[in-house]
Amino acid sequence: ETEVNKKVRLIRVPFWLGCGRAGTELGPESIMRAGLLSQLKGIGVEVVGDSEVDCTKHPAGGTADGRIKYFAEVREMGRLVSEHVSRAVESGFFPLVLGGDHSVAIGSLAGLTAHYRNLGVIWFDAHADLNTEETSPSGNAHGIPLAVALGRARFKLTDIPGASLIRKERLVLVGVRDIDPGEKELIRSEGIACFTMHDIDKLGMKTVMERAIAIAGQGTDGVHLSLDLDALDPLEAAGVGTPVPGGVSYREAHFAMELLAESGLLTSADIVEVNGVLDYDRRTARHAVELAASMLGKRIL
Ligand code: HAR
Ligand code: MN
Ligand code: MN
Ligand code: MN
Repeated sequence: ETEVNKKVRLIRVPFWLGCGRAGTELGPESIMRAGLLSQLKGIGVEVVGDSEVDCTKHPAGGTADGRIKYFAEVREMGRLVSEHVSRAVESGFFPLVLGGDHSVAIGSLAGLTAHYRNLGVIWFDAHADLNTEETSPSGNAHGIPLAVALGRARFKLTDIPGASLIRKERLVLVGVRDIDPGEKELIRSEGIACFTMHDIDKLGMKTVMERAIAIAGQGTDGVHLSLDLDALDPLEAAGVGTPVPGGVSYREAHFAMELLAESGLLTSADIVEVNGVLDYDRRTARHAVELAASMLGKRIL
């Protein structure tokens, strides 16, 4: 039986410009304060290095020059995150990226695809994050990372040095319940695997994750989990900027992470969209810590 790489490098990305609302820059600190290090230590995970990406925290002026707000800052953040992630993989570590809004995943995927030429991606999210510059209703970069990674937006993952595109056949979305018209179109035309809340209700989380792992794991040399905390139901995880009712329960999410750990296939992860301002009772950050531990092999018994 294979096991998850227990040497983890934490990459903290205090970035909020991709969601247009301050608070996610506090995500890394909130998750650390909720006890990430002691949880990981408790399950035998060695944290080998902990780096903070020097991304823009306070933009000089509100740049909304193009369709995507703060595009220059997002692109530069992506390049920097990519370098951190790439170095972690080169050193043989499991990169665990703490966001930040979900645009940080542009950097994760860029750094990962520099090494994994056939990367599987599991996108755990209420949203599809498949908008392009043209279809984005908000202009917020956290709604575009997958279109960027698939090469379907004007800004492409390959615009970041060393990166290659991800393959639509090895991408799978889980927990989706809020899709924009352009995203729906792309999911259908590209045939992207998408397990909505309806599918989770109908099939159960066990079957959904078994299928998701099979899709992302088939013939791939690495599997990345991008965990957006807004996949969880806002009744349990209120500390996110774009809550959508009717989400995955904490218990289902926890189980999904355990199944991923059991697969032994996971090679990297993002934990994103924890908003330190909105997370008034710190419950979302505590859930993030529990989910991180579970994906890295924490077991009840
Ligand atoms: N689909 C909407 C948009 O593109 C909302 C995206 C919200 N995204 C996140 N990440 N919170 O999943 O503007
Ligand atoms: Mn997202
Ligand atoms: Mn989301
Ligand atoms: Mn747990």
